[in-house]
Amino acid sequence: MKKTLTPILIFLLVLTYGCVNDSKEDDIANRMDWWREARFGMFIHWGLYAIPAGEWEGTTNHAEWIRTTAQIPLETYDELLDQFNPVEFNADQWVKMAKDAGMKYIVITSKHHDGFCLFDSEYTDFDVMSTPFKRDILKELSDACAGQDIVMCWYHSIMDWHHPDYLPRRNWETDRPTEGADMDRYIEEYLKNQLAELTGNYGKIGVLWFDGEWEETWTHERGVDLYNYVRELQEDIIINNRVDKGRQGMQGMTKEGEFKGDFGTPEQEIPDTGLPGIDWETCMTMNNHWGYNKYDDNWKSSEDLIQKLVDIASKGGNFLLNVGPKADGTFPEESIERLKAIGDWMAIYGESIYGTSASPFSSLEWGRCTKKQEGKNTRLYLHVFDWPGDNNITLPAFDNKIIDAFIMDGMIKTGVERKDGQIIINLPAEAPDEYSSVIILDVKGSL
Ligand code: FHN
Repeated sequence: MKKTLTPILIFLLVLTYGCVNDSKEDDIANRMDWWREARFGMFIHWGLYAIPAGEWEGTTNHAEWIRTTAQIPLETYDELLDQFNPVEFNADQWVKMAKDAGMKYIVITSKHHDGFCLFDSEYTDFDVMSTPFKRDILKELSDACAGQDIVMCWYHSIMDWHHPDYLPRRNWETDRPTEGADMDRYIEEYLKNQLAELTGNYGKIGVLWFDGEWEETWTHERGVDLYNYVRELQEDIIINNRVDKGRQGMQGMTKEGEFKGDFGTPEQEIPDTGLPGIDWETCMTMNNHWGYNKYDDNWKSSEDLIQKLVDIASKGGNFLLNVGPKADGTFPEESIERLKAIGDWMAIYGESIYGTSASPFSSLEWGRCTKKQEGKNTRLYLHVFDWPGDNNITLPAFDNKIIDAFIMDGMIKTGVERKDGQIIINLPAEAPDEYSSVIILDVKGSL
């Protein structure tokens, strides 16, 4: 006799599925809360590559990829271990510079593609304890972050140009044997064990920021397994989409399908528009290199970086801004100057970035808009990049009742009116800020 599911059973199944799905959504929402509030973090690319500082045998456009871009044999690169001694390194100073810049989390390279580990690992000697410095840099940084209320996060490369089991070799490494190399052993006995160290020895970790997932030996199956493995190590940890194979190149969003990763990772670019309901973070250098290159003087201005932060937040994203420290353990002066300028701006306008969501307007010719739900009302932060000569800015009309408008710096009330299907806000003759002045507009209801 054909058995049919009784209606009550169908109802119970649908109810269960719905509850499971909701709890999964709740799970992600809870984990992502601090990250969505933070909006702004510091990326740090640091390692042996800071020693050559971009130069090798007369060529000067290298950085963290130098072992490959300069085709340095493993034995030669290993000699850098004896030169790594960043005597000026001060974790508290680094963390304070991030905090003072208005950043809420730090993502540092625990291990980049070259395989060098900035932490004391029992699974390799290719780590900081084999250098004259002999201090666990990640331990000092995680302690400093805990002491300054900054979230500690790790960048960890899946690709490893040093470990004998990682495949493929670099195509120019023709003299480096592959016999006996075992990718499964690399994953199960090295990659996973180091991730256990990184999530077990340094307190609560906010994000595992994977990278180097693009080679053919890294598969979707391995990505799903690694995502699930890391979630077991620290249940609230956030994992980017480079753990799996779903990232769509440098634009960084995850393609359709069951690919793992809690947020998208556009690199050196900002999406054209907001992506409703999608968590994403643009990572970007201050000049042209992630790792320190002493010849790279193509620094983005403080104005450009502040307006990029605003642009990203106005589209609902996070900004992960990179610093490439020098071999002595100091930040480049140009980075310090920009962090200071950003911090001065954030000290006044940080509220217009932290915990905001994407603009309700598709585009504004004078700047950007971020917004926050404030109880039953909405607070719009209007970021004016180009101060108007007629001392007015306009918004496309909306029906919500207007409550008030203020010049944010000093909360000075200003005039606002509806006219010819637009909303016009009166501004003072002088822009309050040279980079991005902010006007607050409070409206009834949600927008
Ligand atoms: O190859 C890396 C590169 O060195 C750097 O770490 C960036 C930062 O996200 N990620 C890869 C390039 O996409």
